[in-house]
Parts: sequence; C-alpha cells; structure tokens
Amino acid sequence: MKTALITGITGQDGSYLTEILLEKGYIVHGIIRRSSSFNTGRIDHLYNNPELLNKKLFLHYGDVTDTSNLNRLLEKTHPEEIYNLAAQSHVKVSFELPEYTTEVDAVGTLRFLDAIRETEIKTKFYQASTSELYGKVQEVPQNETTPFYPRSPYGVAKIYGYWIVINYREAYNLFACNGILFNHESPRRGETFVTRKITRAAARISFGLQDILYLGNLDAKRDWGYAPEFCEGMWLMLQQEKPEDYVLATGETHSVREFVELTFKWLGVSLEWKGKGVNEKGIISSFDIDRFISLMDSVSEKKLTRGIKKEDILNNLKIGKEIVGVSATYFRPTEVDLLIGDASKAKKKLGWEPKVKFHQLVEIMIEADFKKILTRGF
Ligand code: NDP
Ligand code: GDR
Repeated sequence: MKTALITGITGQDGSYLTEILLEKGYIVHGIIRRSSSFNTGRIDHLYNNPELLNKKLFLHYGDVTDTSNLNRLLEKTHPEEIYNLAAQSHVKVSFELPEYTTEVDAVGTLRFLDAIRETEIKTKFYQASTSELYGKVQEVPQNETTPFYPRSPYGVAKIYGYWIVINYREAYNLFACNGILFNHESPRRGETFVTRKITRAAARISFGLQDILYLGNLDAKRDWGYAPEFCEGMWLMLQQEKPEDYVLATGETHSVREFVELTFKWLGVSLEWKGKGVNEKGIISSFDIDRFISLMDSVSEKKLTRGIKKEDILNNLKIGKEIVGVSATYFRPTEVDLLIGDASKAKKKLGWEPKVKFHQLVEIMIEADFKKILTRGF
C-alpha cells in the first residue's frame, strides 16, 4: 500500500486527488491549515467517513510557511509521493499580497524540497506549476518548450517554484516533476474564480438571490478543462520511470464572454451585449420559461419547489433586464489575454487525454449550482 502526502488537500484539486488516491488504495496524509472557521468543506464527505478517517485518510495541521512543521510531517508520514498543491492561488489577489504569495508559492516549494533533502526520505514530488508562467504568450499554442513571461506576482512566484524543482532534480537527483496545468474547473472551484463566479451568480440571479453579475475582462481567453481529469494526470506523472515536466491542457480556448453566454443559455436565457469597456452590459434578449421549469422539475419531484412561483422566475429573468455588468474592480494591472495549451507530450508519454469538452464543463458547473440553490437555497 502506497502512502501519499498532499498539501492543499482542502482545495479544489486536493479534494479530487484525495478521492483518486484513496480509490487506488493509497494511504493519504493531508496538510490542513488552522482556520477560525471550517475549511474542510470539500473533503467533509471523506473526513466524516469512519472507514477512512485515521485508517486511510489522516489530516495534520501544517503550513508551507513553517519549515520545522514540514520536516516533522515528513519524518512522521514517510510518504512515497508528495503532491505540493498548497498555494495562494488567486492571481488578482497576488497583486494585493505579493510578498505573502511569494512566501507560500515560491519559498513554500523550496522549503518542501529542502525538507526532503534534509530528511533524506526517498519520495517523489509533484509541483503544481501553471499556465500563468506563459503570461504574455510568446508562442501559440504553449507547450513544455515555450518561453515564459509571467504577468503577476503569482506567476512570478510560481516560476521560482518551477525552477527550484528542476534545480533540486538536477542537483540532488530528486524525483521531482512540474505539472504545467492550464485552468481546470469544477463545481468545487472556489467561488471567486471566474467560472464558478459566473455559474453561481447565474443560478442566484434566476432565483432572485442576486440582481447582477459584475465581471472584469470579458475578452480574456482561457483553456478550461475539468479538474478531476487533470488530477489523474498529476498521479500519472509520478508513475513514470523518469521525472519530467508536462503540460496538461485541452487544446481549446474560449473567452470569459463565451462562458457567460453558455451558462445562461443552459438556463434558457439569451443575452445581448450593449456598450463598451466598463459600460458594457449583458441584457436578456429572450427567455425560455418552459425549459427553465423542466430543468427545475428534473431536479425535484415537486413541480416548482420551495414555493417558487412562475411569475417570480419570469420577473427575475425578464426580457430587457440587465444581468451582467463590468466593474473595473476586477481588472488586473497586467492581464494574461490568451492561453491555449498543447498537451501532446502528456498524451504520448502518459497516455493522458481530457474527455470533457468546454460546453460539457459549463453544463456540469451550472447544473451543480442550479441544483444546489434549488435544493439547499444557497
Ligand atoms: P485552491 O485555491 O482551491 O486550493 C489551495 C489550497 O492551498 C487550499 O487547500 C489552501 O488551504 C491551501 N493553502 C493555501 N496557503 C497555504 C499555506 N500557507 N500552507 C498550507 N496550505 C495552504 O487551489 P486549486 O485546488 O485550484 O489549485 C491547486 C494548486 O494548483 C495550486 O497550487 C494552484 O496554484 C495550482 N494550479 C491551479 C490551477 C487551476 O486551474 N485550478 C491551474 C494550475 C495550477 P485553505 O483551504 O485553508 O485555504
Ligand atoms: P486565472 O483564473 O487568473 O486564469 O488563474 P480566474 O478564474 O481568476 O480568471 C480567469 C480570467 O477571467 C478574467 N475575469 C475574472 N476573473 C475573476 N477571478 N473574477 C472576475 O470577476 C473576472 N472577470 C474577468 C480574469 O481577468 C482572467 O483573465 C487560475 C488560478 O486557478 C491559478 O491558480 C492557476 O494557476 C491558473 O488559473 C491556471
């Protein structure tokens, strides 16, 4: 039975990776941060399972800013595989917290690698590198040999993480890999990242819990994939004979605007865009109430659940209503305009290929938020 240690286990990727590893028969140790409110929501279903907790899944308080803690945890858990997913992972926030982001995302990676060197534990190390390294792209599409040009303190911190992994691999013969992962999303995506912000707001607007969705740059383009498939790719990288770096991506790119349009389309709402820049607005141009009601019926046995009235839905999604706006608050001082990855190396060497397409990803996410609000009210 193999043992793995995951930092960032409470995040989107950490939660999926934990499920994948437990399914493969691993013992999983996860590092969680002390928080004044609950931060284990994404792993509660595992944590609350008595068959798993303290038998196959072990949680330890820790922080990648605390060197002695990392050393102790390595000595205690002796993992054969380490997945370093912990990060201050929000690009916009990194402009407000550049030093902290560097402490966690750059120096945190070094601390871990050095703890491995110090403790002389024989292990394999996965580093959560990112397509943000490409930033102002020097080549389209981007692959493992594309030059980097990061555009945020987050990207710059992650570039340090990327290179220190390679340096420790070459200097100390560590089995350490960078997964250069393009954006990957899911219903477990944090609510401030653009995809989840959109699907959550669309569902909330439909049920009258929110009036308008404010976004920043609608024309930024990303290569968006489905998180569980990307987490499987992380595992595959550590199962190879030699440590190497790999790009994981879908090879398709779409704008934030397209994500908004498809999300509302799933609900039966068509949007018309008016105005430019911060004055741009998304206005309802048509609404298919019959589709909306059939979506509600498919979620719940009861017709129009929780006392929701047809007139209320028609009012929330009235033709001519402005439901998307632009706010300069969400613009970044320097933006990454376009990302599209070429994952042919991962396909060839790992046999990894994503199956979930863009429109399916949007559907998975909006359906999950729609159901959540309809059945739980939040
Ligand atoms: P999340 O933001 O969902 O999760 C980040 C995790 O890191 C959380 O568990 C968080 O804990 C933890 N964390 C933050 N700071 C510390 C710290 N100082 N010490 C220990 N743990 C800490 O990120 P994702 O799951 O989306 O991403 C996982 C990793 O992959 C990150 O490194 C991210 O930068 C990288 N990445 C993500 C991509 C994506 O599209 N999702 C693409 C490419 C790279 P808490 O829950 O307490 O906040
Ligand atoms: P990103 O993801 O910066 O690519 O980093 P995010 O979802 O935050 O932004 C994607 C694009 O959408 C634009 N955008 C907005 N973004 C947010 N968050 N909120 C808005 O209101 C909004 N409006 C428009 C952004 O400007 C950007 O162009 C994610 C993180 O998971 C990183 O940790 C990871 O490394 C990269 O993906 C790959």
